[in-house]
Amino acid sequence: MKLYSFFNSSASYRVRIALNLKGLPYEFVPVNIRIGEHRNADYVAGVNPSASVPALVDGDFNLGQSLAIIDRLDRLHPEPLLIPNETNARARVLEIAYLISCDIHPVNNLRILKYLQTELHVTDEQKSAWYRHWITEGMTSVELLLQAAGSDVWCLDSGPTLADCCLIPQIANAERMGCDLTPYPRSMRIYQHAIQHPAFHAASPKQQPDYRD
Ligand SMILES: N[C@@H](CCC(=O)N[C@@H](CS)C(=O)NCC(=O)O)C(=O)O
Repeated sequence: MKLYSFFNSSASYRVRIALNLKGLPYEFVPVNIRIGEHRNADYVAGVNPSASVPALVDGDFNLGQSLAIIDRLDRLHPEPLLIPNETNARARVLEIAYLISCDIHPVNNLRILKYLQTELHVTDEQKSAWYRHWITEGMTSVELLLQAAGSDVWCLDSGPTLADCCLIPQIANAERMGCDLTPYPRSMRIYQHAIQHPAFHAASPKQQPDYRD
């Protein structure tokens, strides 16, 4: 398998965690989204029509969208299962994963932040305020969800799931952007626990071959 990835991309980070948890080896293909490599015609036509990272190529099957990739990995390599079968556990995992990947991540994505700067001419301070605002809104909801679910060191008591694959990269990103995360103690407990886990550690931005300061 080939994973098209960028070290700081939280959507790529989700898939790297899933591949590591399942113990699946892969070839790493760096795509530098800072210089727009994800928009190259060959990449969009041949690898990922979403013009984003990650993308996974497995034989002659290529797939974009991190949640679709993890769902496919789960079906082909169910150990450990990251999207539980039991109805309510599955629903809870998807609820947390969608909250992060559909509500928080898209509004703070690189192309949005770039548009704010290049087309709407916002200042760096306004851009940061935008980022922090959506983190506050989204993480407040995540924290409430985790409280209601009684989450301890993973989003679900049974162990790491798709919810953790989404939560840990989102928090890492928010930390990198200088957000105050002290209002979210339950989320941070999960984060501090997860980053000690070898699969999460190996998936982190600093451990990637394309990492740079
Ligand atoms: N919903 C997509 C999001 C993919 C995505 O937008 N990835 C970001 C990096 S985290 C990206 O490639 N951004 C490039 C851009 O915004 O131009 C997924 O889950 O894979």
